[in-house]
Amino acid sequence: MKTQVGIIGAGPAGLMLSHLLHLEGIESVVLENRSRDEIEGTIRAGVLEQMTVDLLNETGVGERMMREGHIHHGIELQYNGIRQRVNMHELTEGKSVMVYPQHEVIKDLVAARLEASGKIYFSVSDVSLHDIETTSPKIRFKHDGGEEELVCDFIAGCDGFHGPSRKMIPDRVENQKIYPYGWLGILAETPIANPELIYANHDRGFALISQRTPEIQRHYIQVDPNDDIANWSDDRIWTELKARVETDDWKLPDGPIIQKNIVAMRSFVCEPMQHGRLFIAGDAAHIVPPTGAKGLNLAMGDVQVLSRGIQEHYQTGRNDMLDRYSEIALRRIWKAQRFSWWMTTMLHRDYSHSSFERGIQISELDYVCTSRAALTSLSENYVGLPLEWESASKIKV
Ligand code: FAS
Ligand code: PHB
Repeated sequence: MKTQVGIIGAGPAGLMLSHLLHLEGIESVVLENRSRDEIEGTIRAGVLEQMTVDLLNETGVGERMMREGHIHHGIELQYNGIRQRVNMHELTEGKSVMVYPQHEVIKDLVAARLEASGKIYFSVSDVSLHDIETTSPKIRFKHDGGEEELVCDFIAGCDGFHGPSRKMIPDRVENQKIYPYGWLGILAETPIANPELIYANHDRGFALISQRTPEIQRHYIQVDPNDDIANWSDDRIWTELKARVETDDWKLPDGPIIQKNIVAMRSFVCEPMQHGRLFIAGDAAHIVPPTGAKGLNLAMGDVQVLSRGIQEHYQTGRNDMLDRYSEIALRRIWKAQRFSWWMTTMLHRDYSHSSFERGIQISELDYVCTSRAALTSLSENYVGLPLEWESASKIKV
């Protein structure tokens, strides 16, 4: 088989890249090792930055998001039982975020690709990459019991953190930080708890009150990442959530928990994000702790840069943008890493902290919640920083 761009992984990065290339008349084939039902049923992200919302709308796949998603103009921070609203819309002169589940974005992108006769191979296996240092790299894989080979001009590794692509970049630097806490996330059948998301720092640990639909809500509590979900009965989860977020005049509605799992938290950045004709994007290249709600949005940023570089290659024969892909993408990635690390360390309880460090943490929260400058900085990072196409030396603040 032959195509222009071979894409490994049908997550947000792979599907959006295939869609963007299609809009530029560039052919691609997406190889996914899970089934369509599996990828459309994976519960993950829930918050879309302004730039991601604009991208989905501008490329014609935002209609259902605008109909079923919820635009949020702010978030709330809580510490010592004090609740502070962050009016991001006002502090960023009109920007906001959209609460619309990642798996719904996946459904919209898969539908758009298949409607445009896009090629997506689901349930493939044994994916391997070859000749990435030549101008015709190849992907070998098994599908329907047959051995297949896809010859491409470019390979895009959008196969997530555990995929094979990143490992094909020799001499890569893997920058990592593992956090001493994890998240227990639930989906529960309750009414919407609060009009906006609540990020709470509490002596008993962090808690996040989020949402999905008018009937289904998403909440998270900080737990030991090595804990077993079997130790967490629904009663114990609700008790812990209420202890961490309820105030005298605000109660958390509870109900049947329909899904629960524990995820560990890390910050990870791979440099560079390319080698020869292989380019990696999204979680294949970087992981952020979900506190800043950046993962999905970074993946969308990466593929905007990559598709523009590939477009330039086919339209002009020049590779200037592709040669600078890692530089441009990593600038925004490191800024989102800093913000996600900052939100995570400011809001989670680190039991190895001395009383002095705990004092600093609370005073940082107090400063952020009482300083317009600090709230503005938090807001512009939360709604999403722009992609900076110019190299750093040319930036004039
Ligand atoms: P993905 O991991 O989504 O997709 C990679 C795809 O490649 C998968 O479908 C996988 O099956 C496939 N694949 C893997 N190996 C393969 C192989 N060998 N061959 C073929 N296919 C292969 N981000 C936010 O922005 N906002 C949030 O609110 C948020 N909340 C989160 C909550 C949780 C609990 C978690 C875990 C993450 C959260 N994230 C959030 C981050 C998350 O959304 C990721 O950043 C996002 O899925 C990254 O997208 P991709 O890079 O496409 O990778
Ligand atoms: C979610 O709704 O899943 C969510 C929201 C905000 C975050 C992380 C996850 O920071």
